[in-house]
Amino acid sequence: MRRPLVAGNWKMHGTRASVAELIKGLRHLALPSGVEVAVFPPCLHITQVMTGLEGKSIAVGAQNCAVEPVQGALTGEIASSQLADAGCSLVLVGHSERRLILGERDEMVSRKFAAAQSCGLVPVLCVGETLEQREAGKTIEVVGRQLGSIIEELGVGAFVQAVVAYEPVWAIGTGLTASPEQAQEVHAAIRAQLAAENGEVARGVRILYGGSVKAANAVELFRMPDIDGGLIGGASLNADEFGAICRAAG
Ligand code: G2H
Repeated sequence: MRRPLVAGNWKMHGTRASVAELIKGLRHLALPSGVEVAVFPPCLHITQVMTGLEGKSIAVGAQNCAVEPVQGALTGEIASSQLADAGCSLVLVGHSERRLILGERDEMVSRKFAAAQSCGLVPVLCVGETLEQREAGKTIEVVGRQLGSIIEELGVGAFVQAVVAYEPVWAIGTGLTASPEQAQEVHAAIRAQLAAENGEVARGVRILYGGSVKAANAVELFRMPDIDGGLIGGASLNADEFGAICRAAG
């Protein structure tokens, strides 16, 4: 059985004061033991969060890593080895905001994926289609290409120690959520694509859903057979709401 994962992506939110409040709220949560929980603060706050959550079983991850795994001359970037040294265990790669706003392409995403794994971090590969692509009937093709580029570069075995997050771009921060059936269809296609290469890897990999997940819609989404938890943006900034989403996965 796959252990559900609920991960909070704080994106570019927070001050030291608001992060301290959020940590306090997270410390008070009663979390279901069968669910793995993680948060992804801005890099600036990783150390604060790591210290603040000491003793609480919430993993800390980063929202991005450099294409190079080791430290060096790359202004403004953070290497996976530095993230691992800071205590991170996971890192997001290929979030649609980085693909669309910062121009990250599949080739760069796969280098980041490999860099993360080479330092022992678990990459959370984000994939998803825009509204235009969905309306053109290209959802499975687009998601398949994003996933396929990693399989091609690194082999399907790379997914033994990785997580996939399906996040339809049109559902991110918009209040629109894919219906459980719409999400399940894409999750099943992702698993089938992996299964075509290796059935065991496909059965073991966790595929999260992301895009305006809240406590109110989490139960229905997490009930679907190929949805193994969620990547939560806006709703993860409220500890009680985030806690309720974690319990929905339990
Ligand atoms: C999708 C998600 C978290 P939100 O980006 O990665 O954000 O829940 O705010 O739509």
